Amino acid sequence: MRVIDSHTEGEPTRVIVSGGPDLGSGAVALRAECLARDHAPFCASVVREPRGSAALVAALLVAPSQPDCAAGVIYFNTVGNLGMCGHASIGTAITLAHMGRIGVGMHKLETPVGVVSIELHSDHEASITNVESYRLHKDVRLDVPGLGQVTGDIAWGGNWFFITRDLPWALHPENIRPLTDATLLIRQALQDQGWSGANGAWIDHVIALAPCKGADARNFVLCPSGSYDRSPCGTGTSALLACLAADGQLDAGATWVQQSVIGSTYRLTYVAGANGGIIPTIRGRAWITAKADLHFAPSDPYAAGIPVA
Ligand code: PYC
Repeated sequence: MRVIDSHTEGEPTRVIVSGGPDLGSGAVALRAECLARDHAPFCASVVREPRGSAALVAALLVAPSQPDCAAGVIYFNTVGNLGMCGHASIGTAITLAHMGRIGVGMHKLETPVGVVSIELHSDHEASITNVESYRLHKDVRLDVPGLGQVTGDIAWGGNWFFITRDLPWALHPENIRPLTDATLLIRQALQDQGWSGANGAWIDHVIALAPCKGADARNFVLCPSGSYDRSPCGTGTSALLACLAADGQLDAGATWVQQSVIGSTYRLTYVAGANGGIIPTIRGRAWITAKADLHFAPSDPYAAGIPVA
């Protein structure tokens, strides 16, 4: 299996260029369902240790069903499929450029949640136009055992997020352990107290937000695997912008600079969406880190990856 690895502002992406399973034809959304239903061992083998890690998002390249798209792409991590992923879309754009499949300018990718636009600015910088993002609930009050009362918003940016400004730790790398523990407690409290996204969806990402120097805000983002996002999280910052827009705190067209817990940044703007939400554009940088063939020897007891909690 041929893969190209990259990182987007610190967060890793593995694009599967060849050697993936046959998912048939049709819309990428249908083939993503087929991947999740019928090929879980394949996905685990690519993203789990010892070949991958809990931080890794894989992007399986498939032929698009829409003729104007440069590629179809299905994202997954150690927990399962992701409908959309900001950092992996930027990583995929830079990888497609590295492969000579796209040049500087505008392109489209077909993802399971719809067609997203990408603009390649250079070999290392791209913008992606995300799906319509919106806030579902404002000022949700949670009693979090072991942490106390925490208030935050529930919002969609291509994934579901709970966004709070209430955590007492500085959002710096030395606090990643307590921030991870606290956001895991919050995610459990959301579930225990009956909070969900639209149609009962699991709120699988939690964001702690704080002011900072050199950007509009800094974040720590808990991902579904229990890992944290090294990048400022494209879908998460899209969800945040939807909340800021709904509160009248950020105008359409204004730039928001979002810093991650490791200090990397994205620049975002938005326009109004057709359904009352916003359409964010996320600009960030990515670099190729490896081009490799993954090997799966029949005698390898961990060919399908090490099961994670
Ligand atoms: O950039 O949207 C994102 C993302 C989600 C999970 C990890 N990165």
